[in-house]
Amino acid sequence: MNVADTIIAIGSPPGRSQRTLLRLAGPDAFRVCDIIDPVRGLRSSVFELGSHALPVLRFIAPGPDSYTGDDVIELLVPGGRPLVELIRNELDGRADRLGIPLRDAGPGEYTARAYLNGRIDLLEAEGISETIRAETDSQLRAAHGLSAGGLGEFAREIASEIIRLAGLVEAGIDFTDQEDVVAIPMEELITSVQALLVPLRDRLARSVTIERLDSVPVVVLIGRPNAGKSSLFNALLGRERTVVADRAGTTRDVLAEPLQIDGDDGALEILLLDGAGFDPSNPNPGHLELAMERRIGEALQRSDLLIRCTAPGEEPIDLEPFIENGGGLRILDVATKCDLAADDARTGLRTSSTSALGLDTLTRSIRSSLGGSSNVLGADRFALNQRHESVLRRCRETLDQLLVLSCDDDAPPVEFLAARLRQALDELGMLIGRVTPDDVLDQVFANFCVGK
Ligand SMILES: Nc1nc2c(ncn2[C@@H]2O[C@H](COP(=O)(O)OP(=O)(O)OP(=O)(O)O)[C@@H](O)[C@H]2O)c(=O)[nH]1
Ligand SMILES: [Mg+2]
Repeated sequence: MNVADTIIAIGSPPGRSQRTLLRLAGPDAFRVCDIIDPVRGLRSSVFELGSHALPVLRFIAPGPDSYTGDDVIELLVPGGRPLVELIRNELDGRADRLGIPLRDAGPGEYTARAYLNGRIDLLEAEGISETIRAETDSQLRAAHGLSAGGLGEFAREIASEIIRLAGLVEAGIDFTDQEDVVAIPMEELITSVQALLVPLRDRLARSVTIERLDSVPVVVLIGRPNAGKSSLFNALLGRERTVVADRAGTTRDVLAEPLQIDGDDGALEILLLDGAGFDPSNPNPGHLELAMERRIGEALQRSDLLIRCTAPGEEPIDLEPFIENGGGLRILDVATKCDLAADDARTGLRTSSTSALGLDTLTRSIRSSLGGSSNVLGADRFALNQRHESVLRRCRETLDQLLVLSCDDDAPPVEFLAARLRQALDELGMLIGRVTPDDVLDQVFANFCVGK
C-alpha cells in the first residue's frame, strides 16, 4: 500500500439510492477535483460533467486534520451508481491529463492510512472495522469499547509498569559500578510482578472475544407430537409465546426465540427453536407431515444442541435418520410432564412445565452442553478480539514464567529476568506499537543520574 498515491472509492453500498458518496484521499485529491483554495467544510457546489453542471455537496478536509491524515474530499452526488460512474470516469480523465496516478482504494485503505499517518492507533482501527461488521447490540458496544481506546489505555498502563521494572533490572546489569544505581531487590521485583498480574488476569477472566459474540448457538426442542415441547418452550422463555393444546400436531411450523441464560461467567444467548412433533412410526406421512418434517429437518441441520423431549410412557425418538453427519451433534434427553409420572423408567433430566420442576437444571445443562462461556457483553465484561486475547495471554504467561524463575531458590542470572520483561513488552507491542530498547533506557536515565 503506497500512501503517496491518491485514491478514490465509491463510499455507498451497491443498489438504488437517492445520493451516493464518492471519496478521494491523497496528495493530489484537490488538484484532480479542480480545487485551488481548499477550505475545510461542507458546501454546495457544482461538478462539470460534459455540458452539465451537476449540483453536488462537497466536503473538504485538508490534511493533516482529516480522517486519513492526508487531503480528503468527499462528493455527495444526487442519484445512484450510474451517475457516480460517469463522475468517476471524468475524474480518471482529468487525472490522466494532469499525469496524476489515481487508483481505486483497497479494502480498508482509508482507515489503514489513518493508522499509518498516526491519526488512530491499531486498536482504534480494529474498532472501526468491528463497528462496520457489528450486527447486534453487544457487537456494537464491543466495537465501541475498542475504538474508544479502553484496551489501549490498559495495555499502555501495564507496559509502562513493565518498562519501569525492565529499567530497574537492566540498570542493575549495566550500571552497578555507578554508585547511585542500585539493582532492584528480588523481593521487590516479585511483589511488583505479582501486582501487575492481578489486573492482567482479571482482564482476561472478564473478557469476551468479539468472535464469540458473533455466535448464537441454536437449540432445538424435538420429540413426538404432544411430548410437551411447546409447553417447555414457553416455560423456558417465561411467557406464553406459542399455543399449547392437548391435540397432537398443534405446532405446525418452526418458531425461534432468543433466550438469555445467566451464569457466574456472564450471560449466554441462545436461539431456542420449537418445531412440529415428529412421529417416526407414521408409515404414510401426508403432504403436510412431510412439509413439517422438512422444516424441522432444516432446523436440525443448523442446530448445536437438541433437547429430545419424551412424554410419560413413550420411548425417546430415534434421531439418527434425521441427522446428516450428526456425529458431533449434542443431544440432551429430557423426560417431560413429570408431575404426571412421579416414578417411571424414562432416562434424562426430569422436568414439568406445569410445576416448573427441573427448569433451572435444564437451563444450566443447556449452558454447560454448549461449553458454558458467555457470548453477551455484560457491563462488567470487556471485548477483545482473538488477536488481543492471545497477546494479553502471552504477556501474562511470560510474567508467570518470570515469577517462577524469580521464586526459584537458585535465583537465575538477572539477564534472564530482563529478557522475560523484554519479551512481555514485545507481546504488548503487538497492541500498542513496538516498545524499543530506547524506551527502557529512557526509564533508566529518568530514574537515575547515570552518566551525569
Ligand atoms: N401435566 C402436564 N401437562 C403438560 C406438561 N407439558 C405439556 N402438557 C400438556 O400436554 C399437551 C401437549 O403439550 P404441548 O406443549 O402442546 O406439546 P407439543 O410437544 O408442543 O405438541 P405438538 O406441537 O403437537 O407436537 C398440552 O395439553 C399441555 O397442557 C406438563 O409438564 N405437565
Ligand atoms: Mg407444539
